[in-house]
Amino acid sequence: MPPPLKVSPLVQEALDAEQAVVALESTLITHGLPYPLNVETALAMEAALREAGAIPATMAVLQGEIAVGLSPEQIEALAQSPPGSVRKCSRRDLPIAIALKQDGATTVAGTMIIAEMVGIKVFATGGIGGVHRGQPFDVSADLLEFGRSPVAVVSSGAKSILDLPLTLEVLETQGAPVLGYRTDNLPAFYSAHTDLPVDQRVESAAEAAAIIRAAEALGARHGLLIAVPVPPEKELSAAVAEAAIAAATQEAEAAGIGGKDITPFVLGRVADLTGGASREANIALLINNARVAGEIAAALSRG
Ligand code: PSU
Ligand code: MN
Repeated sequence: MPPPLKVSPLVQEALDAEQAVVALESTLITHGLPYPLNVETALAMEAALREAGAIPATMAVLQGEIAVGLSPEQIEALAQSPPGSVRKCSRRDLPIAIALKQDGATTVAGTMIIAEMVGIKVFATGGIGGVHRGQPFDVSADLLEFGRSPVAVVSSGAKSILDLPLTLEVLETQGAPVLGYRTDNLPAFYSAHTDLPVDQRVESAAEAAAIIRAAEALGARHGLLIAVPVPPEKELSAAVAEAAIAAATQEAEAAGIGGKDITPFVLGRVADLTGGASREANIALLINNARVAGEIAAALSRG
């Protein structure tokens, strides 16, 4: 029995015609950004990838049914949902949300699972989960999904509060190549530079598409990370980002916040501590990543 699944007609037609489609997650809408910035950013991401020649497929679980290709009204409703009313859905959460007919927002892992299920090869997001500093066994399910779902994830790396060297080690173990989009190093979300080399720099969407195609030809069961630095005009200095993240993480610990609530809490506090600058960086990188993902999906569909 397949899971309850509704793909929008526009997305289904594009998939049937092998046109460019890009998956988008919904946790950033319900847990990542405040209203109305969340809905504005989600719609701006859709517009950016449309402009690049792709069809957006924003995903969520709506009353227990997986929805692929949300309408603007559905995105608005998710964006306005009261805090705590939408389940954050990583791999472990999807069966619960479906069986209990709940509303759920998909994380990177949750979105990769559904993208593979419906045949979407490219996915745009902001940051991926990683390995926590000082807690080498706290590994985000996002990273393990890179070993399971053959989807190319366009993101600005992971936040520097994570242990980025260990995060790269887990991606290596999972067999997922890390490509730097016009960069030699892994970006650290709010800031562009780290001293961690990527596996391969690519200069264009066509070069990224060629590597995705080669993975497909190999029958790969793993994903790829395509790391795109935050646009320079909105970048935070590594020192500012680091200080805010460190303070926010300490506050989370003091307040006893843990598990899946940490990332949303830290995102919110970092925005307060940086006077909103981190939020501007977050929004700019999300829209830019959507555009790059649209270009890669378009290059892939040209074959
Ligand atoms: N990082 C961000 N913004 C986000 C997320 C991560 O800068 O909104 C979300 C993504 O959906 C990601 C999830 O998949 O948080 C990771 O959660 P956790 O750290 O609980 O694995
Ligand atoms: Mn965790």
